[in-house]
Amino acid sequence: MSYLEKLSALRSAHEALLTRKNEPIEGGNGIYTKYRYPILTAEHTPLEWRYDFNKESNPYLMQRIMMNGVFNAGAILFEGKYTVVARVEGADRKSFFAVAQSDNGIDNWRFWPEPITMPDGDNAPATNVYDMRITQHEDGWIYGIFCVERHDDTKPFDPSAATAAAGIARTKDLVHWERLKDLSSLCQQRNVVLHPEFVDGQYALYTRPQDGFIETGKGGGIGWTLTPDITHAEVRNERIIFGRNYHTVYEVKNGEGPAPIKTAKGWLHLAHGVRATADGLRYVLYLYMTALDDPTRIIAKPGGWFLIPEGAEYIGDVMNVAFSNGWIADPDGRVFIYYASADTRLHVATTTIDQLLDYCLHTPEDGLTTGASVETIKALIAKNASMSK
Ligand code: M1P
Repeated sequence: MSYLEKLSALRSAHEALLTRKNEPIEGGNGIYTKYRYPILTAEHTPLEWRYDFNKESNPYLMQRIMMNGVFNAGAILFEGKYTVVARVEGADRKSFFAVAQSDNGIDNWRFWPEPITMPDGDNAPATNVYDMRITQHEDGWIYGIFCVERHDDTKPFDPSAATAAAGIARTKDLVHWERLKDLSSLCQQRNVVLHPEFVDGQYALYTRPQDGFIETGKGGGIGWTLTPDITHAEVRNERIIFGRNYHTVYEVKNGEGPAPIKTAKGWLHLAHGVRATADGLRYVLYLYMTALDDPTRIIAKPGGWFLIPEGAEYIGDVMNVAFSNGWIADPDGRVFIYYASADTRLHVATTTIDQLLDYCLHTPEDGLTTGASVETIKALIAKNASMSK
């Protein structure tokens, strides 16, 4: 094949991938619908990010910069388009943020021509950034809060020693980002999320305190703090609003997903829980609700997981991981959940606010013991039996 034939085949295959129609997977759990194809993968990234298209300098038409994955994405309805700010990871293990948009939220996603340039501002330079939570705040700004990873220089002889902090940036156009001071915290923080409304006149943050970079240690789960000035945000009087529990899906780690959605019946939260298995950690998604007049007061706590990696979703860079930091509530009541599998690719699951509320308000809580679970199942059997009488 000549260079030009190879080039033409490459461009056609990429366009075919980008324009492939996605298909709902029938016969799910009735709570949401998953789709056959991931919506974004490393192969969806623009060819211009990966290839040198100068025949003289790249006669073999080889990839010069390879991509490893596209996953954990913040999401927002922006100028009428379903928009994600995805975590793109290169072959060099560095993650960066990139915007991709779709007209229907399900397929035909296209990245903007260039990745986001995220300034360091007055903060120490970041080695790696990832997992942006996007919040359209009532102050008029769009905020992105994300994990900032740096080497832990207190351990100069350990190349794996790292620290995690919450970086904060804001924008009006998703192109130009004003970087604010990192969240000041006595411990490491990841999975920090900005609540969309002021609470007691202050900015409200969901936190996830952790003793180390990987281990949460004594870090108890989803925390909460108020801070008066988002340009110098600090964790003060942090308290855990949803802890970890023995023998639940959030026994090892418990972290907020995207910013919660306001509904008539309360704030709807999507979060991830982590448990240990003989085969490593298992990340699953779960839902909970808090009161409209107090976003820290839990009013619904459906037991167990809500969404897990299934089939091919299970396999990838980090096996057995479902993670979400982005969802979009459409004004017509539909909800688009953007979840990633195995730290490798991004998917969508669609549902509605009504279905999610029904799920939260009618799924039994985790009774925390086998005996309680059996009684819950027997109560359902008895209810069904009474129907047939
Ligand atoms: O590898 C699974 C996830 O691990 C981290 O999440 P957490 O802080 O909850 O353990 C993050 O690195 C996340 O990006 C990743 O998906």
